[in-house]
Amino acid sequence: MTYIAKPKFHHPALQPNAVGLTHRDYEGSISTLCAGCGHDSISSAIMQACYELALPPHRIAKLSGIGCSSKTPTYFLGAAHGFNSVHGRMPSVLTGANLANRDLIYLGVSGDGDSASIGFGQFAHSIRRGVNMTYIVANNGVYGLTKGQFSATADKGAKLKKGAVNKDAPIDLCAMSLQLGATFVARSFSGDKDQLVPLIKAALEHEGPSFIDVLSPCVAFNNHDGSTKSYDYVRAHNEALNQLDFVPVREPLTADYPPGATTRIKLHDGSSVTLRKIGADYDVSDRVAAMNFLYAHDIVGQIPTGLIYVDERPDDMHAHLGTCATPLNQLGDAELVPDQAALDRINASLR
Ligand SMILES: Cc1ncc(C[n+]2csc(CCOP(=O)(O)OP(=O)(O)O)c2C)c(N)n1
Ligand code: SF4
Ligand SMILES: [Mg+2]
Repeated sequence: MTYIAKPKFHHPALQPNAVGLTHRDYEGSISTLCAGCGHDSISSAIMQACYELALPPHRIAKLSGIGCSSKTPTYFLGAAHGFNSVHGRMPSVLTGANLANRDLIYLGVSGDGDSASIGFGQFAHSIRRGVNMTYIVANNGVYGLTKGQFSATADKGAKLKKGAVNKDAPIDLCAMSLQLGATFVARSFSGDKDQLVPLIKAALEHEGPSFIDVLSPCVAFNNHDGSTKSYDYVRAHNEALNQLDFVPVREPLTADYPPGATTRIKLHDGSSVTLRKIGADYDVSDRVAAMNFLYAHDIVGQIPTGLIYVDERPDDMHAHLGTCATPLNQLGDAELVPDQAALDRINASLR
C-alpha cells in the first residue's frame, strides 16, 4: 500500500555512493503493482542509475501522467520533487516546470497509452521543443490500469487475452522521437537491467531531449501467446544493437576493453559513452540511418534495443528561447515585474 512507509533497516554493508547516500535513500513507497509487472523493474533501474550517478534526490523532479506506469514515481526517489499530472499531460507540465527552473533534473515517466494515445500531441511537442529531460515510456501495448485495452503502440495482428485482434498500425515512439528531433533515443526491455541502467544514466546526463522506450510486459493483461509485448515474445525478438557503459565527467575511465570491440564517444561536457557492438554494424550518430534501421527491423518483426541515436552536441529549449539562466523563484520583483516605462517600450514596439 502506498501509504505504508517502508521499514528503514540500514544493513551495515550498504555501500554509500559519492554523496554519502545508500540505495535506501533512492527508494520510494511500497509498490502496489501486480507481482511481476515490468514497470517495477524500470523503477528499480531508475533507482540504480541515480544511485550510481550519485544524484542527490532533491535535485530531481519526477513527473508522470495517469496509468500503472505513471503511478511508479511514487515507488522510487521518495525525496525527489514529484508531480502526478492528468492523463497524457505530463509533457506540458514538465515543459512549464523546466522553463521556470532549469536547475533541476527532469524525469518524465509515462505509459504507451499516456504518451502514444491521449498524450500523443503533448509527447510530440515536448520533444520537438527540445525540452532537456529524460522521457521514459513503460511500453506494454495496453492500457493496463483500465484492464488491458489495446493502446496505440499495439502491433498489427497482436491478440488480446480473449482473442480480439488489433487491426490498426502501431506508433513507434522511437521512430517518432527521431523524426521530431530528440537528441538521445534508446529502446530497452524491463527484463534487461544490464542494458537499461547505463542507458538511463546516459539519458539523465544528456543535456537535451532524451527518450527511452522500455518494453515492459503487463503480466495481468498482455503476457499471453499472441501478444507481441509479452516476456517470451520480447526475449525471442530482441535484437540488441550495443551494450553501453556510461562514464560521467567526474569519474575516471577505469574499464579496459579489447581494441576494436568498442567505440568510445566523448560527449561535449567531458563525459563518455562506450558502446560494445553486439548486433549489426551501426552508427549511433546518423539520424536518417537510425530511422531506416528501425523501419527495416520493424517490418520483419524484430525489436532493436540499445542506444539508437545520440547527438554529441545537443542544445535545448532554453537555448532556442534565449531564457535567463536564473530559476524564476530566485528572481525578485525588479526582474519579474516590468515598470511602466518598460511596458510603454513594449507597447511602442508593437505599434
Ligand atoms: C482524460 C482521461 N481519459 C481516460 C482515462 C482512463 N485511463 C486511465 S489510465 C488509462 C490508460 C493507461 O495506459 P498506459 O499509459 O499505457 O499505462 P499502463 O497502465 O499500461 O502502464 C486510461 C485510458 C483517464 N484517467 N483520464
Ligand atoms: S495491470 Fe498490468 S501494467 Fe498494471 S500493474 Fe498489473 S501487470 Fe502492471
Ligand atoms: Mg500501457
